[in-house]
Amino acid sequence: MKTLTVTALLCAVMALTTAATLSEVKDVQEALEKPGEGEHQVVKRSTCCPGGWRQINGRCFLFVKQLMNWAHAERNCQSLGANLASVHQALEQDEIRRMIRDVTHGDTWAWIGGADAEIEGCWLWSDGTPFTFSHWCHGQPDNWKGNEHCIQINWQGKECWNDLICHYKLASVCAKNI
Ligand SMILES: [Ca+2]
Ligand SMILES: [Ca+2]
Repeated sequence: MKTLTVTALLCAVMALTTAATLSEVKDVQEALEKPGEGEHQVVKRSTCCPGGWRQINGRCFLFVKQLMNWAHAERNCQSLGANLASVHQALEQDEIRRMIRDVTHGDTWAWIGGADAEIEGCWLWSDGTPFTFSHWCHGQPDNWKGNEHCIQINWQGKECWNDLICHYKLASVCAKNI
């Protein structure tokens, strides 16, 4: 009788152990089938600019030395996931000029993303950001001969902006968010 009781008890313990083990296996399987459940989803974001681009004030900038009219320069930037650069602070203006000087060793004329082609005098940035900062040279924009609708920097080697005929072929500056 005693032996029977012990045997029965042992069977019961083994059954419980097996059940517990199966239960644990099931839990592990469920966990494997639902990875990440109950955990924070980690969204990986790049924190630096691609090679050749310069980080300025939280965006990535690229000087493009190939000469293009404004529209082709914008399309070229778009092909790189960017737009012609919008400029929102004097700091950005200074750093863009520094980047151009580092590449060309001069104050090379270059397109940035401002244009008033739609409505004369209504300046917009091609990346859609508000046109709240400007840095026009003295006497500019003058819409010379009624035909200047695109913004260049480094006009006459100065840090300020000039409106210029959009189909002139200049170097350009692209910008995109990080
Ligand atoms: Ca104009
Ligand atoms: Ca002008």
